[in-house]
Amino acid sequence: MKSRILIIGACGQIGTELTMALRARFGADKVVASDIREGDAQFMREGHFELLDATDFEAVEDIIFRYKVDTVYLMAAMLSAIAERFPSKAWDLNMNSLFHILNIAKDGKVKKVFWPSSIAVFGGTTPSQNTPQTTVMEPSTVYGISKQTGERWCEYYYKKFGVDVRSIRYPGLISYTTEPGGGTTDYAVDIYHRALKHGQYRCFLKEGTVLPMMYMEDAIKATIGIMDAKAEDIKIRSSYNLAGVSYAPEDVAESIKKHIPDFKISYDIDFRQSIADTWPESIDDSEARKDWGWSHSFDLESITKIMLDNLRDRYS
Ligand code: AKB
Repeated sequence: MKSRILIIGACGQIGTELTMALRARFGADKVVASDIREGDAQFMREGHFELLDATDFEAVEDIIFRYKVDTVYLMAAMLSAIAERFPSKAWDLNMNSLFHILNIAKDGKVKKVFWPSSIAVFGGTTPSQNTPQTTVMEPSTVYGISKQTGERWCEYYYKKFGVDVRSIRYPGLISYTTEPGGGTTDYAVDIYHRALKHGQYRCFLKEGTVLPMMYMEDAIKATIGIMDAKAEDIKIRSSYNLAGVSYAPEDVAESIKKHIPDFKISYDIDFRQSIADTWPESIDDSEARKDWGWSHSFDLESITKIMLDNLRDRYS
């Protein structure tokens, strides 16, 4: 029997859409979704699913063995805002889940690994405009520190043991299918839900807070794209910068107003502002474009139209 793909954290924001894309591409039988909680009924019906705690080494190894898994997408993680509330739990999840998979791959039990990093690896001392691939990185959040450390371990396992691990630094991701859970960029999804439900949105980041963002379809394309690339084309084994669009809350509000003219935004800043203040405004992703042909397709106007068109059905 041909080997299968395992997605750990398959019911999260990226995991859900990634699972659907991989099922569509390879067939449902070839994909094993796993998470600490179940997904919705349709998601559960459409393919293999296993309840899995990503920090449980034996359980992870057992699923890899039982399903003859050769490729792992490790999407389980605690995001920036929530990780500040549960620092040791976040460190435990974000680091141990990675070690488990890297060690299993080192023993030759899986061939290829995808692990997500984030723009959170950058910090207040990083150049914030067109942030280079290689630059100062002094992250100030638990999440950012875990992602930066994870990047170092990925490169180490590649260089020392030949583990074929690939990674990208995701910006904030926008999707109507799944909601983000506990990030600093969550406002950029929530704003569309509130615009349709209440005609207004109170934003926890202040006006002028420009952050890198990306439509989920682009993010899934990048994720599958880097995994499809020939091993010799993946020159960076820590994690690739990845860029889509950059905008501030008032830019989203303006684009929503083109569809909902009475929409209003107000501001009620909380602790997430201090996280956002340390993150870049825009990203130089020329290495990803050069090495494995990455390009993005969606700008803010197209994202807004897709989000409103698709969410409108849900709220009408
Ligand atoms: C977050 O806000 O924590 C995430 C991220 C940028 O990694 N969306």
